[in-house]
Amino acid sequence: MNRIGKNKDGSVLILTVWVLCYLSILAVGAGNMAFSRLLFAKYAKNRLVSYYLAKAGIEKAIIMIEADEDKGVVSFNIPILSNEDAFMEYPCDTGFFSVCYAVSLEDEGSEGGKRFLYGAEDESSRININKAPSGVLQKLLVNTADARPEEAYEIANSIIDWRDKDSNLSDMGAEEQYYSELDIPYHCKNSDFEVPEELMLVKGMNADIFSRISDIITVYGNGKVNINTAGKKTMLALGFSPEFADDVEEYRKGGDGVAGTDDDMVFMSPSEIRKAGLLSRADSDAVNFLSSDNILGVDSDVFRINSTGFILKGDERYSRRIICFVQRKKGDIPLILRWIED
Ligand SMILES: [Ca+2]
Ligand SMILES: [Ca+2]
Repeated sequence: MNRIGKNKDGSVLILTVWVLCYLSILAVGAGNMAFSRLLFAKYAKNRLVSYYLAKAGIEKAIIMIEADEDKGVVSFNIPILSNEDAFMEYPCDTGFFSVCYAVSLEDEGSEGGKRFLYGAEDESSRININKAPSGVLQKLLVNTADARPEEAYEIANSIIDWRDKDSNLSDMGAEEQYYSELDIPYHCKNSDFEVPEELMLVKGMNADIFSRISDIITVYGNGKVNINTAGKKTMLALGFSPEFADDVEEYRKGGDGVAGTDDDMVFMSPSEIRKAGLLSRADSDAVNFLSSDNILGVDSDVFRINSTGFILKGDERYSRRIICFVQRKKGDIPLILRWIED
C-alpha cells in the first residue's frame, strides 16, 4: 500500500509541475502580448499626434497665405516663403512642426549640401508641364535629363499631344491611335496633367528621365517661371549658363549674401533679370527666347506647403509629413489643389 501511495504522490507532483509550467508559459505569453499591444498603442498615438501637428503647420501656412497681401511680386523674403519664427520647429502642444523646403537643389550632394528655407515653397519656381511650349520642354529634357535632342523632341511633342484637346498628331508625337495600340492600351488624356507622375504615361518618357526632372516641374500656375524664386537647376533647365544662374542667385541674396532676408534684391519685371550680371551671348539668346514665349515671370499664386509634425521623447522621435498645394485666391480662402500624406 505504501509503495502505491508513494507512486500516487509522485504522479501528483509531476502533474503539478506540468500545470505550473503550462501556466507560466501562458503568463509569459500574455505578458508579451500585452507589452506589444502597449508599444503599438504608444506608436499609434504618437503617430496620430504627429499627424495633427503636421496639419497645424499646414493650417498656419494657409492662414498666412490668405493674409499675405499680393503685391504682384513673390520673392524669398516675403513672410510666407521665409519665416523661421513661424515655421521652424514651432512648438505646439506636446510637439513641434516645421514647414520647410530646400533651395539651390543644384548643390545637392555637394559639400555645401542643401539649404532650407522655412515657409511655403513657390510652385512657380518650377517649370509647368501643362503650359511650357515644346521648345522649353526640349531644353528641360536635354539640359536636365541628358536626353538626346531627337529624343527630347519626340517626348516634348508627345507631351503637347497628351495635354492638348485635339487629336492632331504633332511631328513624332502621339495621340489616341498610338496609346490604343499598346499591349496594355489606354486613352490619350487630351487634357491637363493633374499630377507630374502622369508624365510616365506619355510616349518616350521613362523612369530615369522622370526622376531627373521631377524636382523642378509642376502642373500648377500660369506657366511663367518666377525668376525671383527659381533655383539654379531650373535656370539651367531653361538654358542659362551656370555662371549666369549663379549671378542671379547671388544678386537676389542682396548685401548680406543670404536668401530670404530683408535686404534681398527683387526683380519687379522679367526683363530686370538682365540686371543680375554680365550676360554672355548664349545667356542673352536664352533670355530673348524665354521672353518671346512669355515664360519668365515675377509673381505666383500657387504654393507647396511641406509640413512635418514631430514629437521627441528621450531618444525616440515620431514624425508625420503632409504636403499640400494651395492656390491663393483674391478676397477668398486659398483653394487646396492636392493633399499628400506619408
Ligand atoms: Ca491631344
Ligand atoms: Ca539677403
